[in-house]
Amino acid sequence: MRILVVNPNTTAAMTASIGACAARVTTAEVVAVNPAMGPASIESHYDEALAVPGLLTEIERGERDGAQGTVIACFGDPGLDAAREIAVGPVVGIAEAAMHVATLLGRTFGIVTTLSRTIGTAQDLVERYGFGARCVAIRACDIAVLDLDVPGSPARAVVTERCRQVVEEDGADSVVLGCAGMADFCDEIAEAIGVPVIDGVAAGVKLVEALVALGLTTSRRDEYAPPPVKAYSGALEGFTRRKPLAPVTVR
Ligand code: 5HY
Repeated sequence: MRILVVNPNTTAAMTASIGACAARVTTAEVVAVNPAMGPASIESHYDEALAVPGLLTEIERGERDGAQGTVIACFGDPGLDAAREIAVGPVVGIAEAAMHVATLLGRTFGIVTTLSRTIGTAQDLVERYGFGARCVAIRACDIAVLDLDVPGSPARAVVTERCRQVVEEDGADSVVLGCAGMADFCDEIAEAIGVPVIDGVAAGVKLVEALVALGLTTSRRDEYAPPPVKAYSGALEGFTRRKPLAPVTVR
């Protein structure tokens, strides 16, 4: 089995770290990639919008190269719906994956994210995925995404402290790490705070692996049918699709 893990930002060092975390939890082949075009990190609605074209390009390329399922390794789950329209295999975002896993481990969970400006997106995803009654807190670290792995930075300590607050002050039974760049912190933080800490990269890989093993993929019935054929102009001309993907038969 080959699983594609796409880091939608363009920072290769983060992609490598994400890929290593993914490979640790599966015997499937993990192909971790990032687009050549797009933002160096995704910390705003603007970044998120500009990350999607490159993400979709990588997903189509990855499936052409044999990937059977895809993980979108960014906590905002950018482009998830568009990816599900064009991908043949199942597509899972790390936020959705982590939240589903968290709800199997306790009544409530909390989320610890990077900048406070991303709290609204995390809240929107909580509501969209139907976990409003289960998510008791979303706290930010006020650390930029690319500062998470700077040697000697206080990032690990700050993320650990926020996770502790989400448990001890907000009453969460588990904690979801709100950034793919925190994947490396997961085990250490779980050890420190004594409750399950969920890294969406690992959760996403295992969920995609399960879906592929079950022979399941996105329903083509209506919303996630291949996009209608039309022209795209200017810088997006290359995204013109000559014909919809062949319908996929699923069990
Ligand atoms: C992520 N940004 O997982 C998100 C985290 C965030 O570049 N990778 C990014 O702060 O939204």
